[in-house]
Amino acid sequence: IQNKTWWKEAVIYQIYPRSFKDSDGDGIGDIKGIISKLDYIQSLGIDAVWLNPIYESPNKDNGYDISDYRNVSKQFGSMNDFDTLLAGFHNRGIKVFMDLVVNHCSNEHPWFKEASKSRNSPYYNYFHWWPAEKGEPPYRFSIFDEKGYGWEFNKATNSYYLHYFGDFQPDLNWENPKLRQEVYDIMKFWSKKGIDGFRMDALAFISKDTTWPGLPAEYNGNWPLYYASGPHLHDYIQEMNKEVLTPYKLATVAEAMGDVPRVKKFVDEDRNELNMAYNFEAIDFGYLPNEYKMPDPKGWDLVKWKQIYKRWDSAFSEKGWGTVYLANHDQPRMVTRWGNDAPEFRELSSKMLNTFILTMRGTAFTYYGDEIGMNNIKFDKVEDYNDVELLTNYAQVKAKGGDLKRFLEGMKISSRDNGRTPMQWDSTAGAGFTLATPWLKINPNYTTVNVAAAEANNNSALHYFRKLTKLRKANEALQYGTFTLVDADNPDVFAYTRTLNNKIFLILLNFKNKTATVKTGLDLSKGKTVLNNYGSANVSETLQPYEASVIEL
Ligand code: TEU
Repeated sequence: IQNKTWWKEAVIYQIYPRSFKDSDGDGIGDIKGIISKLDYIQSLGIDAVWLNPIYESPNKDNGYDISDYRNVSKQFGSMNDFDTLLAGFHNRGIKVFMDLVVNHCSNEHPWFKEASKSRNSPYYNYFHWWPAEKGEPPYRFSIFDEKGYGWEFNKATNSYYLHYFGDFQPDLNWENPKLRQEVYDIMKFWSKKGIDGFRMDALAFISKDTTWPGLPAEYNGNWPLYYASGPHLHDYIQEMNKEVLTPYKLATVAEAMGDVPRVKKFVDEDRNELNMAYNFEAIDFGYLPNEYKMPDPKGWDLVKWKQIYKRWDSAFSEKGWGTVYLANHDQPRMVTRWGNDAPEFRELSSKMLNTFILTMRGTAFTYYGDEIGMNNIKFDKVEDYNDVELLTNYAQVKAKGGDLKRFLEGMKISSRDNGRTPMQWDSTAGAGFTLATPWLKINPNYTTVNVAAAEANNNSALHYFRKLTKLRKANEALQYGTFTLVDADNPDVFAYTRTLNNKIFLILLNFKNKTATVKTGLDLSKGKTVLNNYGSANVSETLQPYEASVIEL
């Protein structure tokens, strides 16, 4: 068994503040809105929350373009509101992770405003520049740029600045020790307020080779292989650990791109860096290569997906620690992507997927709304979208004369805005989210899919979710127990055991919309069903469509 720590046992509930609850009638969620839902959040049985960025921002990428790291966005409220929120969570025994976005800031941050005035500005070296007298900068990729080009010309300094994301998100220069100190000071500012951890945005990109070598073809746009592996990446993380993370006892989870060996370097305990990293391999599975996130029309292969989880689990079995999640603000709704959002299967498959997240080894991350089985909104028109990624990609397809209709069809499955629609609280106009026009359309199914309806229905995904958090909390085997894949080649069923000392749980999950059979090879005669999404007590190797069963052997 690994060393026990609270964050290894935690179920973390992610809140996208913009879409959670609007308290002041501007159509945008806010901090007072979250405060009004604290008891609901506590009732889920979760241990911690992760708040997407709440800082001052022009919001071209919804808070991932920060113009003031020490203030709360006026749209969301005041610092007083934040302090009340933090105390409200802590009074309920809930820990709080803040989003740390320091690979880049907003071009409206005072640092950049100053830096872009003159090469002599004390802030010039807070950013990466290529002086124009040296000609064109060596190619770098940008994900939110219409031309996919990571350098933008700035007239006043006669130089190009680097931006891996949008041109409104200039990359910060971590090679500059002064900049790094600024970042640590920001982290200390929030740590002194008593927050419990950071979710670290795009952290893998912070270090750059500032000799700016030309890139071999295979590096072009290849995030894990080049952009996420800068020469001093781990030196900086170790420095940050010494300066802030260890002294303030913070828990951390990072966007560390790449395969297992790369990600291990972030979270191997002996290296004194971070605690957890996301598994991008599993979440990015099943899209066509090099085509944005177009879902493969052939669907996705469960057998291969299971192998990814097996590999990631074993990588962190002794050192480091994994995470399990099926959605976040960069993803579509999990039930549409990994389950089935047809009316007859939406709740069943939501329960099945939540069973997966909460019975795997690794810290469980759950995204607001997934506890009631919210699904993709599937916009028909590009005008309905808000997301900078979607709009950039749409413009690219259009510029190339590509098939826009096909693109929009694909985005109904994978676009980020599907996962950002407002929380569905009740069946009143505005879904109990707002009385105004919401910043992003509300899924029209809010009249039936909402928290109030779910509370009133004993069989709802919501009540099932609460049973899951209870079950996990009551059983160390579900937190620390060994994970063993069962019937690995079964194309329909994800089956595994979780074992600790004499306790063995068998988890059977049918990922298909048909009856399926699993061959566990285990003696099930003494098995006892502790949770089943059909409410069935049967211990059986035959599973109904999307059936989930947690069996104690
Ligand atoms: O995402 C960083 C990232 O590299 C990817 O997750 C990428 O943005 C995503 O796959 C696009 O679909 C983080 C944030 O989570 C994201 O919301 C921001 O847009 C991005 O950084 C820029 O700050």
